[in-house]
Amino acid sequence: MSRHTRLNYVRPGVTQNHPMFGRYLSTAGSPPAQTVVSHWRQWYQPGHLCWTRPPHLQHPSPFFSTVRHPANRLLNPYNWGSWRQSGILPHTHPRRGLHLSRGLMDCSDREPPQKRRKSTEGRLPGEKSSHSPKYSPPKGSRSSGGSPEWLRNVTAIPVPPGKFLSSPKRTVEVPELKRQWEDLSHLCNVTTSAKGGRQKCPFDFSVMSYNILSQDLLCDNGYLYRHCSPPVLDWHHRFPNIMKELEQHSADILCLQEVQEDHYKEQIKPSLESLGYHCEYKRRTGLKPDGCAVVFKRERFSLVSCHPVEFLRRGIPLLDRDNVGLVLLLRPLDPYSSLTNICVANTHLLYNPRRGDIKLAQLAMLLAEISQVGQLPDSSICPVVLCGDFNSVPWSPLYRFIKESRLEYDGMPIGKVSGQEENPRGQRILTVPIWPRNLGISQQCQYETPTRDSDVRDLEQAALAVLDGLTKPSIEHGLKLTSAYSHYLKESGQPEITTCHSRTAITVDYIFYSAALSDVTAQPECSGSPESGLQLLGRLALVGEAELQEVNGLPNQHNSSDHLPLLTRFRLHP
Ligand code: KL2
Repeated sequence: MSRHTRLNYVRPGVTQNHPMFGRYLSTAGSPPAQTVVSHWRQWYQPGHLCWTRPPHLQHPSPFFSTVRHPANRLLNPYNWGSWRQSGILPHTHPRRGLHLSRGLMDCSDREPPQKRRKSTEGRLPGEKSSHSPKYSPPKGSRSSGGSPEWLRNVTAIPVPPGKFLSSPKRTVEVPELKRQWEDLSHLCNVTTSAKGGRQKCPFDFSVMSYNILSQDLLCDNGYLYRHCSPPVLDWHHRFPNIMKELEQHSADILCLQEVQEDHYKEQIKPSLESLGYHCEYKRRTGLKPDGCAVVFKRERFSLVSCHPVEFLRRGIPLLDRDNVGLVLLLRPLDPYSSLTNICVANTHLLYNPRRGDIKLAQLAMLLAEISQVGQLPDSSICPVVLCGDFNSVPWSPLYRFIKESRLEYDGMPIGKVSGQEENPRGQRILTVPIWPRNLGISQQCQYETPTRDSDVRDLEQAALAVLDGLTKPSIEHGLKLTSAYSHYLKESGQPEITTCHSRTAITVDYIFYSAALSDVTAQPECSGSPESGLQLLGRLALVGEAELQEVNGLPNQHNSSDHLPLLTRFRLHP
């Protein structure tokens, strides 16, 4: 069976052997795609949380058959309580991701107790915790895209007392979300250049950005998922679904967020490696169990360098959060080595809708790193792909800053920066400068290098420029970035949704890229890079709130995160 028939989209002119699809799948001797996909479920052994490869399956799948406990008792694979009571599961380990919190399983309207996502997320400096009445998670947070009433008022599917999971019959059957491939290649100059008598082909590659929803965060924020049928929230259900999705799309580069460290080490990394990927990972700082991964196909790129970025800076009160970024410099593996490196960055910025000041400072740190890592010998910057969950909506000041390379923020309330809330409470205004000088990052989002020159005039001028920058309510950056998505659906004109749960349905995930001048899909704010840039060849269309309503929101039976993956295809010219 062609891979296409199992996908919800088919791109015209794309054959099974198109580089978009995993070479692994077409290599002689490799298991056919269908086999590999169906084996995701089998490879995972919940009893030991370990990973084995398909030919050496030791145990039957817990999803399709009954499993035997070492003490020879039969375990019902669908009854979570049965697994828990078996003593096989390391359920006392809070990081193992096999537990579902009481908050999640409780049918009452009570908000889940103590453990809420990232205890420091909602805090302003000096506050005790996000559980104080004043700073408890905002009821209508993320409402600027319209809080989905159709999910808000849904009550949890009742679970009998004493049972952690309902039987599989209880899973609400929903149709699969249909996502079309939008082919934009007709908008590009499809050229090959002949230099030095040799034909040089463009290099096409695909990039996915996907917040996969860490199991710990899911458990800690159970109140956001009351609309879900409990079995779909189980990591046993979600993990094979997510792997299947990654394998089906077979992107050359994956930027994943909310990747839980134990799941990454024990399951996600080994699985992706078996599909031919090289994996890099950066966990959030502090005790946060999740982080960002950048993963690429070994047959398409080689790693030049890897740069984790921690946004936590001790001694700088503004930068007291645990968010991170990860920047990779990759060399495309083309036969003539005629291509420039590309810089791929991934991040998950702070969630707190009221702390736009922190989000901007985190972004500035990431942009400074990208500018340094991507710098070419002639001081220009190589093509950049910047992916992630920016916890900011389209056309918010933070979004405009990325795309317009400049933000005038005079008098801007910090709660307005990300646009997550329509009427942010607390009108503290962004300070000038937003981040202090001792961060070592200029207001142009560059690392400040000590002046080499001893020339006094140069020093004076440099000092004046710095002072000017520090007192001007504006920030800039030197990258020319545009968004691969337009944020409105082509047919209906409705807003695109990248994340959806009972409190929100908005766009917060993006793939930004350095657009080549010839890229006519680039939006007008972006002038494009003259020398080297990327052309957007196509993207996997997003959906609107109406389509998500039909599938009971996210996560659901088929879509196992509260985000949808973004998927694009780019062309790099020699
Ligand atoms: O959907 V997100 O959701 O973009 O994946 O990014 C953050 C939020 C993620 C990591 O910090 O955790 C979620 N209410 C709702 N969601 C929250 C909250 C909150 N108070 N705090 C964190 N997150």
